[in-house]
Amino acid sequence: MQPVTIYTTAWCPYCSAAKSLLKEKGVTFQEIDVEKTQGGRAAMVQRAGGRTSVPQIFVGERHVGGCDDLYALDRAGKLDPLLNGAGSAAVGVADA
Ligand SMILES: N[C@@H](CCC(=O)N[C@@H](CS)C(=O)NCC(=O)O)C(=O)O
Repeated sequence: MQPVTIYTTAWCPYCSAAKSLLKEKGVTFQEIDVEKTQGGRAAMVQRAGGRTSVPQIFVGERHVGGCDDLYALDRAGKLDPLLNGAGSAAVGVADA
């Protein structure tokens, strides 16, 4: 399973929804609350190519995007292979 990182804030419903999907899939993830982690927001924006909204989700070093992107990838059947390390050919919505 690829390491998953999710940048969040505590009050963001999209963050909760994204975490729910990951939990449903039994994915362990590193959560970085950008309001509680010094430099967290700047690191997120840099890694996410300038996107400022939370959540921003990464599977390994691949930028998946936000909550909508995560669900879209799942609906397309591309999230599980990506999580399992076999999705290098999968195109994340954030890459489109
Ligand atoms: N479509 C985005 C919506 C995310 C969103 O609107 N997040 C809000 C917090 S709940 C946010 O970060 N707003 C501030 C901003 O857009 O810079 C997603 O699915 O992740």
